[in-house]
Amino acid sequence: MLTRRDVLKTVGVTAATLAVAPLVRGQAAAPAAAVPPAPTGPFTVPALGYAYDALEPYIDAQTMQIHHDKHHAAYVANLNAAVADLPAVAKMSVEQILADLSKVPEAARTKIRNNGGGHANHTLFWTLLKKNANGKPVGELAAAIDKDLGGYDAFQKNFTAAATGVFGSGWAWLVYEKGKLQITSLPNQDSPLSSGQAPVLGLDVWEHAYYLKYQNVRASYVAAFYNVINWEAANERFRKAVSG
Ligand code: MN3
Repeated sequence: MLTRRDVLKTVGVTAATLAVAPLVRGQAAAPAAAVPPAPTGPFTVPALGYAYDALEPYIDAQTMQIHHDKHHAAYVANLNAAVADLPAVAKMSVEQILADLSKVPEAARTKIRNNGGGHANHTLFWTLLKKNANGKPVGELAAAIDKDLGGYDAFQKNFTAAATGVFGSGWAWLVYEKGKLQITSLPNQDSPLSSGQAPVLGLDVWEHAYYLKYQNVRASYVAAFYNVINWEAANERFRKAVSG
């Protein structure tokens, strides 16, 4: 009867393989089919661009770290897995994919909608955050908020209502569509791009975005958000949306 050591010598089974294919009655179990390594592309998690604690005390460092390094990374990993066998989809940008989900084979569509949306929404979100010292909208976006939404105070009131009103997980959005700004909300990781709207500003109201600091009090997180909006970045997005 072969000992474990003999088997290791004879067939070169690694310790890692043994961990998942233990010896049975002194003989090596039939080797499992090789598991291909998880795809590492084509999509990648962008760097946060600032320190995890840059938004303290409004958004805490631990939330930022877990949110970016774990949650966003999981959307990217799942998206890469979902497109692994879809070369035509894999070569598109995530924004292109979300703008026309009908091009995605139906069997993969829900997974790509959820994880592609998660990737695109978070990529956008990180760039829209910066401590702003009671900052207000700037530039063309400020003028459009005045014209289309009745000014900053009305914007804040209605955006807050949209964010606190999301039932379950989702996002509040400031979007540009057909020449006009509007406030909306979407469930899950659905992207405004999928309904022809250009996202200008978004707020993640999934519990993972605020629970460590604010627990169940989403309204406090939403109120804090106004202290960390990067209005310059939002204005840049708005200018690009207007120029098409
Ligand atoms: Mn999130």
